[in-house]
Amino acid sequence: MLGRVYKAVAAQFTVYGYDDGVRYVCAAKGKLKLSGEIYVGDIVEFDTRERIITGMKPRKNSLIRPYVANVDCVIAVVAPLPEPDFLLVDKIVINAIIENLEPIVCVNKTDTDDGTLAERVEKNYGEVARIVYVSAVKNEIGELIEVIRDKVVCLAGQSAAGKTSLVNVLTRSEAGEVGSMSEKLSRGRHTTRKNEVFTAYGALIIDTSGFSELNLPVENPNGLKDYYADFSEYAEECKYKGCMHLLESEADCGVKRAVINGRICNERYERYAELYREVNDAWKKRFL
Ligand SMILES: Nc1nc2c(ncn2[C@@H]2O[C@H](COP(=O)(O)OP(=O)(O)OP(=O)(O)O)[C@@H](O)[C@H]2O)c(=O)[nH]1
Ligand SMILES: [Mg+2]
Ligand SMILES: [Zn+2]
Repeated sequence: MLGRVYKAVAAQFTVYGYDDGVRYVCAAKGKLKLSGEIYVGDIVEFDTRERIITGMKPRKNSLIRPYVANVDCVIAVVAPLPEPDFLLVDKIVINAIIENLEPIVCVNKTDTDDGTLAERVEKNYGEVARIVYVSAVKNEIGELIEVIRDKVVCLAGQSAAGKTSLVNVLTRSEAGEVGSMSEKLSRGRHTTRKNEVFTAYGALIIDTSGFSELNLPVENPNGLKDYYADFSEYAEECKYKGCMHLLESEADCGVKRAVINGRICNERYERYAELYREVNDAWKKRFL
């Protein structure tokens, strides 16, 4: 039977059977047995009697942090508290673009926001991602339901932004322990994570443990700018072909000019410059 992996704990996989809608706890066979071969979200072939996964369908895409396959969109959850880490949101958005996923920024805890965060998120991401506003505590999740309906979605972002709380409200059940790790899964050295798939509104929702570091799959620093849709219109006015928008003089750079004129969000541009240096350092280390 074909099914989707809903849960992966140690070498045991919970597979949701497509034909009967039953959840089977399975082991895996051969190479698939190896740690890290099967991701949550994978579509697998399995033997219902032996409860063994025998094959895997090619992946549409996959995320490396967290390890999830066949995702439609990734939702970066932010809140007034903890203080949002927008560099992390930038990375999540770039990862989504690279993997051909729709990036969504979800502003949670609107019950505690006087509009400051909403405005800041709009300025930073209004041009590059769909933004939804919710409050898990107040049960105001209508906009989120609209974007996740019938999709495979992954909730990502800082710890304590309220991802599990949102899943809880979405599934209207105790999906996990709010504020604590409900399950720990260790694969490889020093990596602890939990990834579980929940269902609501026809969607598969992957709740991930909060993370503060995300490696970008971007290797060449000169390619980074191409992931900034909010720069592209202005980049056409740059004097030099292949401009990285890091020149001192704004006379030669359309992007820099747009930052000064307030048409490109200043803090987003500053983070671009920071990320460029980060990617550039890693690139140089590889080749020098
Ligand atoms: N005021 C308010 N608090 C919220 C809201 N949603 C979640 N919280 C609180 O935020 C805290 C963290 O929520 P979690 O859902 O555990 O956060 P998380 O993103 O899953 O965190 P990790 O699992 O560590 O990544 C809890 O104390 C929640 O009660 C909200 O809409 N409004
Ligand atoms: Mg959580
Ligand atoms: Zn430029």
